[in-house]
Amino acid sequence: MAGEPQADCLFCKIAAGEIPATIVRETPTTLAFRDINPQAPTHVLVIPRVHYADAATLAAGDPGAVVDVLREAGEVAAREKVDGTGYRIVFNTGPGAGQTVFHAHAHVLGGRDLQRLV
Ligand code: D5M
Repeated sequence: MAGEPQADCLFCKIAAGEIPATIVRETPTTLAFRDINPQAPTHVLVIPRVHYADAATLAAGDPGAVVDVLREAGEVAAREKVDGTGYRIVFNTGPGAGQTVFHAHAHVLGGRDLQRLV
């Protein structure tokens, strides 16, 4: 069922503590941990604890969780001290956009010059 943990989902397993990760922050509804393949000095993933495949289905099914993820992204940026210089929040959505893990997640990137994308 939408929102329920999925047995075959890597990020559900990280949220459940079944697979280790370098945790940055935890809240009752979100988890923030370091990306295993960092693309910037700060590269943290923020996930909702509920399982939705991507940010758009999360927004449709549990809008409050999107707010929680975005608030946490800001908290992570402040904790990592990249909020002053600026940072990027990315939601890859779909394989054609490079999404590889189908549990909604925000990439929080900072600590280097980030080229403008659009
Ligand atoms: O981003 C998925 C991201 O998840 C990608 O940048 C690698 C990261 N990843 C994959 N496995 C792990 C583990 N075990 N710990 C931390 N980070 C991980 P996407 O937007 O789907 O391409």
